[in-house]
Amino acid sequence: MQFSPFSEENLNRRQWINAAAGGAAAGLIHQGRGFTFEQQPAAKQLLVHSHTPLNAEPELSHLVESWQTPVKHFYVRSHAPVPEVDRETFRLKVQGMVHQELSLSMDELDDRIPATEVTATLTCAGNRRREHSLVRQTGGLQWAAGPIGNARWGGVRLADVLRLAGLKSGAKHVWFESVDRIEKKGHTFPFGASIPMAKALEKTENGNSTLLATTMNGLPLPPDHGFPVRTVVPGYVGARSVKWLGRIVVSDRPSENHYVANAYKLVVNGDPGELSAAPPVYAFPINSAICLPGAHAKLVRGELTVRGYALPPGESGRTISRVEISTDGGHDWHRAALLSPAQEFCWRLWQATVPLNSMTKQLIVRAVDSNGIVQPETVDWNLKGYLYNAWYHLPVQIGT
Ligand SMILES: Nc1nc2c(c(=O)[nH]1)N[C@H]1C(S)=C(S)[C@@H](COP(=O)(O)O)O[C@H]1N2
Ligand SMILES: [Mo]
Repeated sequence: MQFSPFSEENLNRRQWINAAAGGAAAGLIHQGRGFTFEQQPAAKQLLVHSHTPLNAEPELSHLVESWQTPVKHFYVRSHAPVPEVDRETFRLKVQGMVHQELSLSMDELDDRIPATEVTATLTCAGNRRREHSLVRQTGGLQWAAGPIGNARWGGVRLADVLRLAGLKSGAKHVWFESVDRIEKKGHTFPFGASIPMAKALEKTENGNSTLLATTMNGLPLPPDHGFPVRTVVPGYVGARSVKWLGRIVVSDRPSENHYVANAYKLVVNGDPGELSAAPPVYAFPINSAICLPGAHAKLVRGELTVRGYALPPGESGRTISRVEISTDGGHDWHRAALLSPAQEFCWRLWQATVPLNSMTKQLIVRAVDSNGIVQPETVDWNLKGYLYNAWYHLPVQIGT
């Protein structure tokens, strides 16, 4: 099937912004580990799906400029406007099945708990939804392949905070609740998520853990990305990495928040029975996309350099081991060079040089991981368009 997720119409309906978004913390002086400076909201360079709340993704060509995605090219996905948080009076609460409930200031978090860093790729469960909708229409923002980015997150291990509070026996899930306010069908409620206890306590062989992150690429979290503190759950869909975190609740069951109980589930009809039976989505699957050339590039016969990203499945120890490109509909495959390190929970950038002739109609990419798992050619359709990870097709036009 021939399809393009990048029609002119779609690109024109969106627009470029080059603006300070969500500047709640503009001008505040932040003093944290190793830095004291005036935080300026990053000028975003993104294609906008909606302004308030901001939902925006980078142009794909920007994604392959660096392994670590700069904030200006890091997508934003927010269900409600950025809440204003005063770092000085803010307290992070830890409650539920713990021996000692906690109410921590940001300075206490810094002082009482050892600092750590994790580099992890964050990707929206709705990444590539626009292609998913070409199979059959799906609900939600019609993201291209841009709601993904790889950042260095600094903060403390969630496990260390839980240890400080002391887990009661029977504790199985950790809930995250934001201080934001989502309005839906006459109700106002915070964004929330939860993760199983094993993920909350995970420390991989490489030292990676679920974080309460206060920095992104070495600077305080920008307002759009969750200032002053968010969770970062390496390997899990972005929706579990809760921004503007206000409360952690330890429980014997998954969160009852809308975004765990109803949304972020793979369903076909979406009726109440199907929804309640479906498990929440946690880890992301293997994926890849072509970022260069762009959809409207005018190509000529001969050799073409192609670049993109590939994401290993979100499980400890898994990395991308091979990326392949086809110019003849999946008959022959050319192996791409891998441009960045093989790191768990992180994407890998790649580049390939492939031959184009007048018969070339599309480029296809697929990735293979360190367990030999091959990205699937097609995937089952789901109502909300989550986790689309079929082979990526880029239609091309070859001039003379
Ligand atoms: N409080 C809060 N946290 C949130 C969200 C949100 O709307 N509110 N969106 C989630 C989703 S769906 C994604 S994909 C990521 C996006 O993170 P980013 O905006 O920093 O890229 O944040 C997650 N955390
Ligand atoms: Mo998301």
